[in-house]
Amino acid sequence: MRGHVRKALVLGAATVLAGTGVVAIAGTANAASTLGGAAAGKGRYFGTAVAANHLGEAAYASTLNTEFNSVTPENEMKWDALEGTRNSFTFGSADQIVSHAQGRGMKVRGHTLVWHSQLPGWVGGLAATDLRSAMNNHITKVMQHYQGKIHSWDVVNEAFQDGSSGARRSSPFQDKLGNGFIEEAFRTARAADSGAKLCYNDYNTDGVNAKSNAVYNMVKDFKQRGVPIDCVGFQSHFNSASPVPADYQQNLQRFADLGVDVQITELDIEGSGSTQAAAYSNVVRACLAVTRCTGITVWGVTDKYSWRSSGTPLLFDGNYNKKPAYDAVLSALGGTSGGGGGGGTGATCSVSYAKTDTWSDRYNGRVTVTAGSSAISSWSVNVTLTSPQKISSTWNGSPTWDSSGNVMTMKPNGNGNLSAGASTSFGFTVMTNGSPAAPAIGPCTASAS
Ligand code: 9MR
Repeated sequence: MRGHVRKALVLGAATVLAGTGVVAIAGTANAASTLGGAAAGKGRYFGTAVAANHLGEAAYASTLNTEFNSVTPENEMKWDALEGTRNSFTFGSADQIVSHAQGRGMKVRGHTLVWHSQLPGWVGGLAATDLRSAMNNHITKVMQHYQGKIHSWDVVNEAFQDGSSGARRSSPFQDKLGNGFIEEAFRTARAADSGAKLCYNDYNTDGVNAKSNAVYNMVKDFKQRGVPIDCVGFQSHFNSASPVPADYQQNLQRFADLGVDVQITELDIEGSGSTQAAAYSNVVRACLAVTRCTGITVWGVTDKYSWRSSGTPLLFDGNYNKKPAYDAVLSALGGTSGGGGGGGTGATCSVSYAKTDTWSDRYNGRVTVTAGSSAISSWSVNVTLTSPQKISSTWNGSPTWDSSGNVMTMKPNGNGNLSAGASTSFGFTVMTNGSPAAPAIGPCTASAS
């Protein structure tokens, strides 16, 4: 099986190089050839939302099991799923996901304990005192059921309003218990399971804005007063109306600087092709640049089951094919694609990217290509721009372009020989034409030398 995969990969190059004793392969499989494996190499997890009712679909399960090392139940741990009737808990579907994950060494994110949505009607009907005890009972019973099995819990989800007010969102909890319900939920959660990280999770908080400022002030206040909070989740649901903010990394960093972990919890980006790939790459690189960004979860395995399936926002298409966004994510994580089956001994290379200069209308980027554990030659790296950006000049390499003009394939001047672990760099100038986005870098491929 492994031999077949390698043979298929090397066929084109081997034809050219036959008789020279040189074998070319397009990257090789290793631990970093999956999303989870590559993320682990960076000290992070890479997860996905899952639905219990798809686990029996072979392609769904094999994609999940191969690529991801963390899961979030998409709906199965919400209040209506777990406690539709007061103090009568139904853990079946959520347990199914947890045992699937545990059997395969995957982490589990708990989502979510206190949220205004997917809340059974009986909760909204309670008066304040009763509501407080129902909330604390729900948190306690659910967390104790999963004690030791959940690495992070979204204790409170989406408690702030959109827009410029910075106010709390109306909900039974907010309206009857006041602002203090969030603090109470976190204190109850810590008492219920001191081993789980306790997160606040929200959307439209991904850049610096009035809503994220309000969350920031709450987290700062909690840290100052010793209210237990360990992490903040940034849902990161993006589309053309709500693109990846230019200050995404800066926003993650300012929360991390408060002394909490940050996690990207529900990532999806509507779109396709190189534009979608570039946006995904930017998100992954922002997380990697923030030491306390501990992991990334995408909001589903395949476009066909996404809550926004018409926007094709995920990394695998409806037939579980890897999309350009997948390659961009894997590359941004320092992984290598193309192996598909484990343990080769051929050429690998990895890439890193840095913005080196910025002007009002353009910036310079530098890509460093590093050989893996054996010598390489003839490396090749794709650099994908966000339209309408254009590259106006390059140095230390020989570029070619795809028909869209968005994807530059850079090859070495000369044979590109690099000994094991050695690096070389090339550079380019991007005319922003109004888009400040960073380019998506990779994948890197090479020949053995
Ligand atoms: O993806 C979830 C979808 O299947 C549900 O119908 C929906 C119901 O509210 O919730 C979706 O997940 C949401 C998540 O729990 C919280 N953040 C926003 C997500 C997308 O709506």
